[in-house]
Amino acid sequence: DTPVGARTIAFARAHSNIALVKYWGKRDETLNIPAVGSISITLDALSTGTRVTFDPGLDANLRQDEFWLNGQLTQAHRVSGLLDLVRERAGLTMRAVVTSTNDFPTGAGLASSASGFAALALAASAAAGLTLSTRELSMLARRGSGSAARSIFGGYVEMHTGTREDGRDAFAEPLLDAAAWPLCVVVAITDHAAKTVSSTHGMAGSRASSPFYPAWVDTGEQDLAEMRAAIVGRDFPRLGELAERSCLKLHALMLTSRPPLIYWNAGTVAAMHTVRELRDSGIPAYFTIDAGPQVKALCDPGDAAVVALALAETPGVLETRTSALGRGAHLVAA
Ligand code: 2P0
Repeated sequence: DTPVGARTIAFARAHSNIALVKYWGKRDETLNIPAVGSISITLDALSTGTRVTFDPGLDANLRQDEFWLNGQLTQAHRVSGLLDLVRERAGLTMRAVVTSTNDFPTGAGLASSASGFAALALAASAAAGLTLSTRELSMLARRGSGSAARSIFGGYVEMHTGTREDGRDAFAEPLLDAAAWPLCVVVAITDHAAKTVSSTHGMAGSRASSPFYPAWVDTGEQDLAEMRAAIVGRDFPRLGELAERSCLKLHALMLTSRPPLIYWNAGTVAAMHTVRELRDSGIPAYFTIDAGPQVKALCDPGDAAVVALALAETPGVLETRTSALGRGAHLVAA
């Protein structure tokens, strides 16, 4: 049968984010509910633009939607999973064409799934005619990728794990506007290749096998409380020390998983030392690293050029990209 309904289009842009207090591990894999809360900053310079077109001309019996990522037809399994939630909610059966473009390397520890699923959640719900609150959008984006729940918002953002089994209290919320406390992030790219172990797979392994996993979950709440206080107090050294601590704790968890997850390369380690040397020379800069080899240095906007130069001169660093804090997901004229 031919599905009824008009062809509808929406285009959304969402920015990537990096966590200052990290998310790793789920309490529910089906609903994608994180086991710990997290706090992030949204980055202006890394974004995904996504167009969703629900098209009655596409065969509704197709197994999946059509997904173009950076100009290439790509496996649509996870995209279709999110679109199914939107279709169910909107009472649609139409398949969609999704065209998504990242303005940065995809799948290499620069949180392309965060910006990607946040843009998809907004574009798909708008194309389907749904008007969702930002909280609803955050929960929808979470179903695509946990970190995407945070990219619905700009500036400083907290993601809650919640306690409900249905995940209705597992959403992100803004903590502070980007303009209220400008910060810079210098990303040192040490490898352009996509990572070999996905975050979803890696964190399931950590939960099942690392002896540090219970400690990771037990100390999460304390880290969040301290980071919230650092943000409220605009205490940059405190924020930076906490961010490094959460990052190193995450990587200790990864390294002690079986099989071990070693996301660092030589350039990653060299860049960490560069950041510490900058600090010793009086420039407040702090590093954080996600599930990939890139190093992100947090600094004051006034120090960004010096930090970027020092990182660019570090052996193993291929290029740097500097970002201010960015805005939340938004619709753009299609
Ligand atoms: C974070 N990461 O808080 C942490 C730090 C990577 C290291 O969130 O399984 O891609 O899709 O919910 O969101 C990466 O995890 O995982 C991530 P899924 P996601 O930014």
